[in-house]
Amino acid sequence: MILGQPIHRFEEVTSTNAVAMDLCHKGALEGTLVVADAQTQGRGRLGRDWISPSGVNVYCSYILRAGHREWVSWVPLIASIAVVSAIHAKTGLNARIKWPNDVLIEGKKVAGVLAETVSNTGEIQSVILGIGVNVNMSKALLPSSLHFTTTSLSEHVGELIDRNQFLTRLTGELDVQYQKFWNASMSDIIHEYLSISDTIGRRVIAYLPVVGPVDGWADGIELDGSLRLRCLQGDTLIIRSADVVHLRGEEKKRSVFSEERKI
Ligand code: BT5
Repeated sequence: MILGQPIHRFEEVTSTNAVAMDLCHKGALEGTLVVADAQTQGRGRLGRDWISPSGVNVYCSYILRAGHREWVSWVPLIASIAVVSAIHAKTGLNARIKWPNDVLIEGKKVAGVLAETVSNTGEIQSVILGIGVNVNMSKALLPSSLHFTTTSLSEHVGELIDRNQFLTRLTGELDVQYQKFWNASMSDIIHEYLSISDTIGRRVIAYLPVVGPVDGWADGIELDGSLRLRCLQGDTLIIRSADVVHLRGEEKKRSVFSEERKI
Protein backbone atom coordinates (compact mmCIF):
# COMPACT_ATOMS: atom_id res chain seq x y z
CA MET A 1 0.00 0.00 0.00
CA ILE A 2 1.43 3.35 -1.08
CA LEU A 3 -1.18 5.78 0.15
CA GLY A 4 -1.92 6.73 3.75
CA GLN A 5 1.59 6.71 5.20
CA PRO A 6 2.66 8.65 7.12
CA ILE A 7 -0.52 10.10 8.64
CA HIS A 8 -0.65 13.60 10.11
CA ARG A 9 -3.74 14.03 12.31
CA PHE A 10 -5.10 17.37 13.50
CA GLU A 11 -8.05 18.51 15.58
CA GLU A 12 -8.56 21.60 13.46
CA VAL A 13 -6.84 23.07 10.41
CA THR A 14 -7.71 25.76 7.90
CA SER A 15 -7.81 23.19 5.11
CA THR A 16 -6.23 19.74 4.92
CA ASN A 17 -5.26 20.60 1.32
CA ALA A 18 -3.40 23.69 2.52
CA VAL A 19 -1.54 21.67 5.18
CA ALA A 20 -0.70 18.90 2.69
CA MET A 21 0.53 21.45 0.17
CA ASP A 22 2.82 22.94 2.78
CA LEU A 23 4.16 19.47 3.68
CA CYS A 24 4.62 18.76 -0.02
CA HIS A 25 6.78 21.88 -0.47
CA LYS A 26 8.84 20.66 2.49
CA GLY A 27 9.49 17.37 0.74
CA ALA A 28 6.89 15.06 2.32
CA LEU A 29 6.71 11.55 0.92
CA GLU A 30 4.24 10.37 -1.69
CA GLY A 31 1.21 8.88 0.05
CA THR A 32 1.38 11.27 3.01
CA LEU A 33 -2.10 11.69 4.45
CA VAL A 34 -3.40 14.73 6.32
CA VAL A 35 -6.61 14.26 8.32
CA ALA A 36 -8.50 16.77 10.43
CA ASP A 37 -11.53 16.66 12.67
CA ALA A 38 -12.59 20.13 11.54
CA GLN A 39 -11.63 22.71 8.91
CA THR A 40 -12.08 26.45 9.33
CA GLN A 41 -11.51 27.24 5.64
CA GLY A 42 -12.39 23.99 3.89
CA ARG A 43 -12.29 24.64 0.18
CA GLY A 44 -14.12 23.40 -2.88
CA ARG A 45 -13.39 24.02 -6.54
CA LEU A 46 -13.29 27.52 -8.07
CA GLY A 47 -12.90 29.27 -4.73
CA ARG A 48 -16.03 27.75 -3.22
CA ASP A 49 -16.32 26.69 0.44
CA TRP A 50 -16.53 23.19 1.86
CA ILE A 51 -18.43 23.38 5.11
CA SER A 52 -16.50 21.30 7.62
CA PRO A 53 -18.01 21.08 11.12
CA SER A 54 -16.08 19.34 13.87
CA GLY A 55 -16.24 15.68 14.83
CA VAL A 56 -18.78 14.42 12.30
CA ASN A 57 -17.18 14.00 8.88
CA VAL A 58 -14.02 12.92 7.09
CA TYR A 59 -11.70 15.64 5.77
CA CYS A 60 -8.49 14.29 4.30
CA SER A 61 -5.77 15.07 1.75
CA TYR A 62 -3.21 12.78 0.12
CA ILE A 63 0.08 13.81 -1.49
CA LEU A 64 0.51 12.11 -4.85
CA ARG A 65 3.99 12.71 -6.18
CA ALA A 66 4.17 11.31 -9.66
CA GLY A 67 2.20 13.49 -12.01
CA HIS A 68 1.95 13.85 -15.74
CA ARG A 69 -0.73 15.92 -17.36
CA GLU A 70 -3.11 13.15 -18.54
CA TRP A 71 -2.94 11.50 -15.18
CA VAL A 72 -3.72 14.70 -13.30
CA SER A 73 -7.12 15.07 -14.95
CA TRP A 74 -7.99 11.53 -13.85
CA VAL A 75 -7.17 12.03 -10.18
CA PRO A 76 -10.62 13.41 -9.22
CA LEU A 77 -12.36 10.68 -11.20
CA ILE A 78 -10.29 7.91 -9.61
CA ALA A 79 -10.93 9.44 -6.20
CA SER A 80 -14.69 9.53 -6.81
CA ILE A 81 -14.66 5.83 -7.73
CA ALA A 82 -12.79 5.09 -4.49
CA VAL A 83 -15.32 7.10 -2.45
CA VAL A 84 -18.24 5.24 -4.05
CA SER A 85 -16.55 1.87 -3.36
CA ALA A 86 -15.80 2.77 0.27
CA ILE A 87 -19.38 3.92 0.81
CA HIS A 88 -20.70 0.66 -0.60
CA ALA A 89 -18.30 -1.42 1.48
CA LYS A 90 -19.07 0.33 4.76
CA THR A 91 -22.82 0.99 4.36
CA GLY A 92 -24.18 -1.03 1.43
CA LEU A 93 -25.39 2.25 -0.13
CA ASN A 94 -25.12 2.75 -3.90
CA ALA A 95 -23.66 6.19 -4.43
CA ARG A 96 -23.16 7.60 -7.91
CA ILE A 97 -20.87 10.18 -9.50
CA LYS A 98 -21.94 13.46 -11.02
CA TRP A 99 -19.22 14.45 -13.47
CA PRO A 100 -16.54 15.27 -12.68
CA ASN A 101 -16.25 14.68 -8.96
CA ASP A 102 -19.45 14.97 -6.91
CA VAL A 103 -20.53 11.83 -5.11
CA LEU A 104 -24.29 11.64 -4.74
CA ILE A 105 -26.74 9.44 -2.89
CA GLU A 106 -30.25 9.63 -4.35
CA GLY A 107 -29.23 12.80 -6.18
CA LYS A 108 -27.85 14.58 -3.10
CA LYS A 109 -24.19 15.41 -2.53
CA VAL A 110 -22.50 13.29 0.13
CA ALA A 111 -18.86 13.88 -0.81
CA GLY A 112 -16.64 16.18 -2.86
CA VAL A 113 -13.15 15.88 -4.28
CA LEU A 114 -10.63 18.65 -4.87
CA ALA A 115 -7.37 17.93 -6.72
CA GLU A 116 -4.85 20.76 -6.69
CA THR A 117 -1.55 20.63 -8.53
CA VAL A 118 1.83 21.68 -7.21
CA SER A 119 4.12 22.71 -10.05
CA ASN A 120 7.64 23.92 -10.44
CA THR A 121 8.55 25.97 -13.53
CA GLY A 122 5.35 24.84 -15.24
CA GLU A 123 6.07 21.15 -14.68
CA ILE A 124 3.43 19.41 -12.54
CA GLN A 125 5.26 17.74 -9.69
CA SER A 126 2.55 16.62 -7.33
CA VAL A 127 -1.17 16.55 -6.80
CA ILE A 128 -2.85 17.26 -3.50
CA LEU A 129 -5.97 15.15 -3.48
CA GLY A 130 -8.53 16.39 -0.96
CA ILE A 131 -11.67 14.44 -0.12
CA GLY A 132 -14.54 15.50 2.11
CA VAL A 133 -17.21 12.96 3.03
CA ASN A 134 -20.33 13.78 5.04
CA VAL A 135 -20.35 10.79 7.38
CA ASN A 136 -22.40 11.56 10.51
CA MET A 137 -23.33 15.19 9.88
CA SER A 138 -26.88 16.31 10.54
CA LYS A 139 -28.37 18.91 8.21
CA ALA A 140 -28.67 21.35 11.10
CA LEU A 141 -24.92 21.96 10.76
CA LEU A 142 -25.31 23.26 7.21
CA PRO A 143 -26.90 26.51 5.99
CA SER A 144 -30.54 25.99 4.99
CA SER A 145 -29.65 26.79 1.36
CA LEU A 146 -27.85 23.39 1.23
CA HIS A 147 -30.49 21.27 2.99
CA PHE A 148 -32.17 20.01 -0.19
CA THR A 149 -29.01 19.29 -2.14
CA THR A 150 -26.83 17.52 0.43
CA THR A 151 -26.89 14.43 2.57
CA SER A 152 -24.73 12.30 4.87
CA LEU A 153 -24.13 8.56 5.19
CA SER A 154 -25.75 8.31 8.64
CA GLU A 155 -28.88 9.98 7.32
CA HIS A 156 -29.33 6.99 5.00
CA VAL A 157 -28.26 4.13 7.22
CA GLY A 158 -29.95 5.50 10.36
CA GLU A 159 -26.93 4.98 12.61
CA LEU A 160 -23.53 6.53 13.26
CA ILE A 161 -20.59 5.27 11.21
CA ASP A 162 -17.05 4.89 12.54
CA ARG A 163 -15.12 7.65 10.76
CA ASN A 164 -11.70 6.05 11.28
CA GLN A 165 -12.83 2.77 9.79
CA PHE A 166 -14.35 4.65 6.89
CA LEU A 167 -11.09 6.52 6.27
CA THR A 168 -9.09 3.28 6.37
CA ARG A 169 -11.37 1.74 3.76
CA LEU A 170 -11.32 4.87 1.63
CA THR A 171 -7.52 4.89 1.67
CA GLY A 172 -7.46 1.20 0.67
CA GLU A 173 -9.88 1.78 -2.23
CA LEU A 174 -7.88 4.77 -3.39
CA ASP A 175 -4.74 2.71 -3.32
CA VAL A 176 -6.40 0.05 -5.50
CA GLN A 177 -7.37 2.66 -8.10
CA TYR A 178 -3.92 4.23 -7.97
CA GLN A 179 -2.22 0.88 -8.60
CA LYS A 180 -4.66 0.15 -11.44
CA PHE A 181 -3.74 3.39 -13.09
CA TRP A 182 0.00 2.75 -12.93
CA ASN A 183 -0.53 -0.76 -14.21
CA ALA A 184 -2.09 0.85 -17.29
CA SER A 185 -5.55 -0.68 -17.00
CA MET A 186 -7.10 2.63 -17.93
CA SER A 187 -10.02 1.04 -19.76
CA ASP A 188 -10.93 -0.87 -16.56
CA ILE A 189 -11.04 2.41 -14.72
CA ILE A 190 -13.15 4.04 -17.41
CA HIS A 191 -15.64 1.17 -17.39
CA GLU A 192 -15.84 1.32 -13.63
CA TYR A 193 -16.40 5.06 -13.77
CA LEU A 194 -19.14 4.71 -16.40
CA SER A 195 -20.92 2.01 -14.40
CA ILE A 196 -21.39 4.38 -11.47
CA SER A 197 -21.74 7.64 -13.38
CA ASP A 198 -25.01 9.45 -12.83
CA THR A 199 -24.20 11.89 -15.62
CA ILE A 200 -23.39 9.86 -18.73
CA GLY A 201 -26.48 9.24 -20.84
CA ARG A 202 -28.37 12.11 -19.24
CA ARG A 203 -29.66 15.42 -20.51
CA VAL A 204 -27.59 18.08 -18.77
CA ILE A 205 -26.77 21.76 -18.77
CA ALA A 206 -23.03 22.39 -18.59
CA TYR A 207 -21.98 25.81 -17.30
CA LEU A 208 -18.75 26.56 -19.14
CA PRO A 209 -16.42 29.19 -17.64
CA VAL A 210 -16.34 31.53 -20.68
CA VAL A 211 -19.17 30.34 -22.95
CA GLY A 212 -21.90 30.05 -20.29
CA PRO A 213 -24.68 27.41 -20.21
CA VAL A 214 -24.82 24.73 -22.90
CA ASP A 215 -27.72 22.30 -23.14
CA GLY A 216 -27.14 18.76 -24.37
CA TRP A 217 -26.67 15.04 -23.76
CA ALA A 218 -23.74 13.78 -21.73
CA ASP A 219 -22.42 11.37 -24.31
CA GLY A 220 -19.28 9.92 -22.76
CA ILE A 221 -15.87 10.37 -21.19
CA GLU A 222 -12.68 11.03 -23.16
CA LEU A 223 -9.42 9.28 -22.33
CA ASP A 224 -8.25 12.35 -20.40
CA GLY A 225 -11.41 12.34 -18.25
CA SER A 226 -13.12 15.19 -20.15
CA LEU A 227 -16.88 15.07 -20.64
CA ARG A 228 -18.22 14.65 -24.19
CA LEU A 229 -21.39 16.70 -24.59
CA ARG A 230 -23.66 16.30 -27.62
CA CYS A 231 -25.25 19.73 -27.81
CA LEU A 232 -28.92 20.05 -28.75
CA GLN A 233 -27.79 22.07 -31.81
CA GLY A 234 -25.88 19.03 -33.02
CA ASP A 235 -22.22 19.80 -32.35
CA THR A 236 -20.14 17.85 -29.88
CA LEU A 237 -18.13 19.61 -27.20
CA ILE A 238 -15.26 18.13 -25.22
CA ILE A 239 -15.42 19.71 -21.79
CA ARG A 240 -12.46 19.66 -19.46
CA SER A 241 -13.92 21.69 -16.64
CA ALA A 242 -17.46 22.88 -15.93
CA ASP A 243 -20.34 22.66 -13.51
CA VAL A 244 -23.00 20.30 -14.72
CA VAL A 245 -26.65 20.27 -13.75
CA HIS A 246 -28.71 17.13 -14.37
CA LEU A 247 -32.09 17.94 -15.87
CA ARG A 248 -34.90 16.28 -13.98
CA GLY A 249 -37.70 14.48 -15.74
CA GLU A 250 -35.42 13.52 -18.65
CA GLU A 251 -35.23 9.76 -18.97
CA LYS A 252 -31.78 8.29 -19.24
CA LYS A 253 -31.10 7.16 -22.77
CA ARG A 254 -28.29 4.73 -22.07
CA SER A 255 -29.61 2.32 -24.68
CA VAL A 256 -28.88 4.73 -27.52
CA PHE A 257 -25.18 4.77 -26.72
CA SER A 258 -22.94 1.84 -27.43
CA GLU A 259 -20.15 1.06 -24.94
CA GLU A 260 -17.63 2.17 -27.58
CA ARG A 261 -19.26 5.55 -28.01
CA LYS A 262 -19.50 6.08 -24.27
CA ILE A 263 -15.77 5.75 -23.89
C1 BT5 B 1 -16.07 20.09 -3.98
O1 BT5 B 1 -16.07 21.35 -4.51
O2 BT5 B 1 -17.01 19.35 -3.94
C2 BT5 B 1 -14.74 19.69 -3.36
C3 BT5 B 1 -14.81 19.56 -1.87
C4 BT5 B 1 -13.50 19.07 -1.29
C5 BT5 B 1 -13.48 19.14 0.20
C6 BT5 B 1 -12.25 18.48 0.78
S1 BT5 B 1 -12.33 18.34 2.50
C7 BT5 B 1 -10.68 17.90 2.59
C8 BT5 B 1 -9.94 18.76 1.58
N1 BT5 B 1 -9.54 20.01 2.17
C9 BT5 B 1 -10.18 21.06 1.64
O3 BT5 B 1 -10.02 22.26 1.96
N2 BT5 B 1 -11.00 20.63 0.65
C10 BT5 B 1 -10.92 19.20 0.48
P1 BT5 B 1 -17.26 21.94 -5.37
O4 BT5 B 1 -17.65 20.99 -6.46
O5 BT5 B 1 -16.80 23.31 -5.77
O6 BT5 B 1 -18.46 22.02 -4.34
C11 BT5 B 1 -18.55 23.05 -3.37
C12 BT5 B 1 -20.03 23.30 -3.13
O7 BT5 B 1 -20.59 22.17 -2.42
C13 BT5 B 1 -20.31 24.50 -2.25
O8 BT5 B 1 -20.38 25.69 -3.00
C14 BT5 B 1 -21.65 24.13 -1.62
O9 BT5 B 1 -22.70 24.39 -2.52
C15 BT5 B 1 -21.56 22.62 -1.47
N3 BT5 B 1 -21.09 22.21 -0.13
C16 BT5 B 1 -20.30 22.89 0.74
N4 BT5 B 1 -20.05 22.15 1.84
C17 BT5 B 1 -20.70 20.98 1.66
C18 BT5 B 1 -20.82 19.78 2.44
N5 BT5 B 1 -20.22 19.61 3.62
N6 BT5 B 1 -21.57 18.78 1.92
C19 BT5 B 1 -22.17 18.89 0.71
N7 BT5 B 1 -22.10 19.99 -0.07
C20 BT5 B 1 -21.36 21.02 0.39
